[in-house]
Amino acid sequence: MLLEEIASTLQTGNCRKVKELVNQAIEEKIPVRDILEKGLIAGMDVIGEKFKKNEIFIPEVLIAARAMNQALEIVKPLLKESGVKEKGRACIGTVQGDLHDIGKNLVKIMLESKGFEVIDLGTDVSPETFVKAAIENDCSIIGCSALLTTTRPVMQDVVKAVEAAGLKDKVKVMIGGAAVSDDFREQIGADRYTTDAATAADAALAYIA
Ligand code: B1M
Repeated sequence: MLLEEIASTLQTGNCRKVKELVNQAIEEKIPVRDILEKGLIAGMDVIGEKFKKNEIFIPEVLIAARAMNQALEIVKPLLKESGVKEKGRACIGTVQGDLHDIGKNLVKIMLESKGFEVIDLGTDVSPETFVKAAIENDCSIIGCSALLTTTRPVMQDVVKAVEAAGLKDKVKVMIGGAAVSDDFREQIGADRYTTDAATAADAALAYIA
């Protein structure tokens, strides 16, 4: 079936073929929501699961993500027209003082593959910027990444800034990155720690379900 072919081709990262199949599906009047969920997202789900189990590695994820992003460019305008809403919104970034962004970029890819709209704040992000972006974009998730032990205290400042803005019940603060752990999460009062990007996306989805 065409949607299964989209999902399996996406996993190979063949952008040209994925776009061709997506266009074919549109021509065949397959609902755009199905193209997204049963084709593209289903394919990225498999990538996420394999990545979690160390069956594939960062290059394969990035190659599949490139195909996903190119296919999304075709599908996005149609989604808007057909009134399909994104599942939720998250703003993510690497915390102030920290310039590592590979893990954060993977989290973005995985969240988008689950249907989230992601506001990527980049690296070196202050607590105030996280909170401002969450308010302005009506986000239910703030995702913070930290790779340096020297920058992880900024995550506590994010938690405090969320509380000070009165958003504690509305916005979940999720953390991750090589410098942090679940013990650290508990210590600073963040909502969720996850070890990898695919698990982070699953956890974010569970929050808004
Ligand atoms: Co830097 N660096 N680095 N570095 N670097 C580390 C982190 C380090 C452990 C290396 C080492 O000494 N062994 C060390 C930190 C030591 C510490 O604090 N304990 C270190 C250091 C010291 C530094 C500098 C200070 C070096 C210097 O200048 N003296 C400097 C700091 C610059 C700064 O940030 N201000 C620095 C610079 C750099 C480069 C620029 C050269 C480069 C970054 C390039 C880039 O990101 N664009 C770099 C790199 C590449 C690394 C290592 C080698 C690899 C990091 C990486 O991308 N891993 C790293 C050593 C290591 O980790 N083995 C190291 C792959 C990535 C997929 O993993 O980001 O952990 P990670 O993401 C994982 C999970 O953690 C999780 O998902 C991903 C997997 O799915 N995850 C989340 C991440 N964020 C998440 C958020 C979530 C959930 C899960 O929810 C929101």
